This record gives sequence, C-alpha cells and structure tokens, in this order.
Amino acid sequence: MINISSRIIYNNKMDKNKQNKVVPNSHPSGGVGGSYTKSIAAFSEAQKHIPGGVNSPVRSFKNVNATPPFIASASGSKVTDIDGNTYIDYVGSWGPMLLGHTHPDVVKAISETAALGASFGAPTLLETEMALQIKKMVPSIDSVRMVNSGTEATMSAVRLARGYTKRDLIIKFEGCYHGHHDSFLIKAGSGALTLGQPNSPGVTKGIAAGTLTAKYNDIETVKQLFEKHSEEIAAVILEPVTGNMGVILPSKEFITGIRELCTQHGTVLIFDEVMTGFRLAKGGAQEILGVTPDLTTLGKIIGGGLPVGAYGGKQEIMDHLAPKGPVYQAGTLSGNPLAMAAGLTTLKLLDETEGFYEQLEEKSARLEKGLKKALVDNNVPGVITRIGSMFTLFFTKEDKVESFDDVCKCDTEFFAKYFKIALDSGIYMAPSQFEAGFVSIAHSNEDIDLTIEAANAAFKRLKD
Ligand code: KE4
Repeated sequence: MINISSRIIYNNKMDKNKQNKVVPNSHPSGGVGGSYTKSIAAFSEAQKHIPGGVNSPVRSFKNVNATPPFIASASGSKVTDIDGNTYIDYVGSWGPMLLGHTHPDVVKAISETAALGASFGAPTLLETEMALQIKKMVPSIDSVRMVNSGTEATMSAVRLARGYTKRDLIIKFEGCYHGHHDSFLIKAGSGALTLGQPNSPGVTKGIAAGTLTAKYNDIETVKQLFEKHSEEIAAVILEPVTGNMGVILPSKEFITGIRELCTQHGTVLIFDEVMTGFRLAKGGAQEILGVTPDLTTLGKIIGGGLPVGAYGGKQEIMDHLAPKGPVYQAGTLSGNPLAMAAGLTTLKLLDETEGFYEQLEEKSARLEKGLKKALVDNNVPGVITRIGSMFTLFFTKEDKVESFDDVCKCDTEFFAKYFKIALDSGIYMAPSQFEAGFVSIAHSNEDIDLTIEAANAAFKRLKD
C-alpha cells in the first residue's frame, strides 16, 4: 500500500519538454515530473498573513493534507502553477469557468470595459441588458437584482421571502450549502462539511432557531416540519441538484413534493442555482427538472469569472425590494460594468452558440464512461453521479448515493490518496469528496482520455 501522508516533492526527472504537459507516467509518483517547491514556500509565507493562507477555506487542501498549488495562469481547460506544472482543471474556479479560462471574447469585453471605467455606482445600460439576458434564459424570473456573490444572492433572497411573507422560519437541507450567511451555516455542506464544521461557531442561537433542517430526498421530513410550523415558514431553500455534498439528483417525488407544500402553505420556494444555473441548461436545473421556483439565486457562471451574484423571480415578490418596496438590500459594486461585461459576454455565448450543451454533454459522458470503467477494471468500489457537466466520483461501497447519509459513508481517506496521485498526474480536482467536478466546453477528448488514464494509473497504485 502506498503511504502518501503528505505532498512529497517529486524530483523525478522527466523529459523536459513534457514538464509542462499532463502526462501520467509510470514513475512511482505518477507525477508530471514537476516539483512544488515554489508553492510550498508561497503557502508558508501566505499563512503568515492570511488565515490558513487562503481567502476561502476549501482552497487550503487541509483535509487532504497537501500543499495547494499556487496558480500563476490558466487557459482553456488548463491551469499552470508557479512551479510550472500544468493541470487539466475540473475545479473551474468552483464552477464559473464553463467556457474554459481566458475565453478571448470575455477577456476582450473586460479589457474594453475597463478602459471606459470599472465602476460608477450609478445605473448603466449594461445592467438592463444583463437583466434582459437573464430573463430570456430563466423564464421564471420576472425581475432580477444583481449582487456580488452567491452568498449575497441567497442571503438577500431569504430576507426578501421573510419580508414578503412576514414569517420568520426557513427550511434548508442537511449537506446543502448556500454560502456563509449565518442562517445557512446550520448542517451546511461544501467547505463547512469538508472541514468538519457544518454548524459554525459565531452563529447565535437566535439566528439558528430560525433555520429548520430537513433531509435531502426525504419528503417526509419536510412534511413533518410543515405540519409542525405550517404558516410560520417563510421559505424553503435548496440546491435543486446538489453539488455541495457531492452531486446528488433529487427524486421526482421530493422536488415536486416540495413545490406542492410551498404552494399549499404560501411559502416561498427558492432554488439556489448558484452552481447549477446556466450550467445544466440555459435555464439551469429548473429547466431540466420542470419545476418552477418562486425565487432563483444565481452566481458563478453569471460573472464569467468576476464577482457576480443575482436573485430574481416573481414580480409580486421582487416588488417588495427597496426602493420599490420595504425590504432593504444594497451593494456598492452591484452591477458594476466590469462584472456585467464579463458575465453578459459569457451568457450570450451560452445562449447563442449552436449545440453548446450537446457538446458539453458528449464530453462529460465520455469522462463518466471512462471513469466508471476505471473503477470496474481496478475493482475500486465507487459510484459516479453526473448530470450534464457536473459530476462526483464517490468512493463508497454503497451502490448508490442519494442522500446525505449515503455521502457520509464515503471513504474520505481513499479519496485523499486518490486526489494527491491524480494531482501529481496533472489532474486538478476539488480537494474534497463533498464537492462537484466541472467539465468545461474547453475540455478536449485528449484531456478527458488523459484524465481517464491518470485515474486508471492511480487506482492501480492504490490497489497494489
Ligand atoms: P459564493 O458566496 O461563494 O459566491 O457562493 C456561495 C454558494 C451559494 N450556493 C451554492 C449552491 C454554492 O455552491 C455556493 C458556493 N460554492 C462553493 C463551492 N462548493 C464555493 C467555493 C468556496 O467556498 O470557495
């Protein structure tokens, strides 16, 4: 058994001209032949000045006991670190880079807009154009407000739902992550789950009392909460397809049952599509599932790599927002021209590129097929859950992963070992079993075949 306790500096000599290419090799490290000396030094320095050395906890690689590569640049499906190692990127900045990195149209839009001014704190035509584009792609949105992150979007949507219904309670689901707002750090997923703090210190008892939690894909747990609290529940918020406890698909009974309960009790149904929006389809998960929420929150892709979030939905609810209505929400940089230019260019490309989602599906299905075969050929227990270009490889003996309880049975130690070997083979994935992987339109068949080859090599080594 290979003991990979922490990131070892691989000094294996590799053919220089392959140094920056992703080439899984037979060397014990399976490495790209690069080294990590600069990242290790950079991480040590960063930790002196930034908590944990990172500006978002999931980036720390703490749970996989490795040093995170410091990224110097990116292009298309690849990222390159400061040691010169190049990786095939399945993180995609945690979702935004659906077009791949440095898409020329997006880079041009950002640079041209920057020359005219980055931000004015005043209305611009770009914001109206962005609102129209969002409404065209997500028909359930009558009116939309731009903000600067997914957290701002979900936080504001919940405040709006509470103000609109004059009720206090919300329901969220164990393992779902909606950003780091106090009301959501209750049994939260993503980094909170990965780092073992699903209920964060610092969230007051009063705030926590306002958040009820149910089990994903278990409609009975939702019904029980409505029976107990019926007309006190302002909103139900969920990831319509989860990514933050790994990818889990909702059962039809679950997702339609929630819609019915919200309608019956006058509760606002919020689909948190920060991750799924514009990725699973032009209209996101709601288009695929055929279920219409009252409010939708958006982020990631909508900014094309710049900080953008948005929330929108039924006119009668949105009209409660200041300055039209009494519910207050604001933001200095909300809708700034630079972010709008990057996001609008991205959305237009998604909307106008013929066969975009069909191509993405072909690439993602190719990867799923290859990884599934690698699991079987190497007798590695695992389940791959995929929808469109979002996927998770769960290392588990279970034959399915459909709930948070199923996710909790995963072998996170095996994941950590696989993760590091794959990384050293030039495959850059989310450093957590409780995250989604993302395929971009820039991933080539060669990228995907190399990824499958690296997975095979990693499984062989781990099973020896
Ligand atoms: P941000 O505030 O990080 O932009 O968005 C919060 C958020 C809200 N809703 C969903 C469904 C999300 O996935 C997220 C953020 N996702 C995580 C990764 N799973 C962001 C990565 C990070 O925390 O650094």
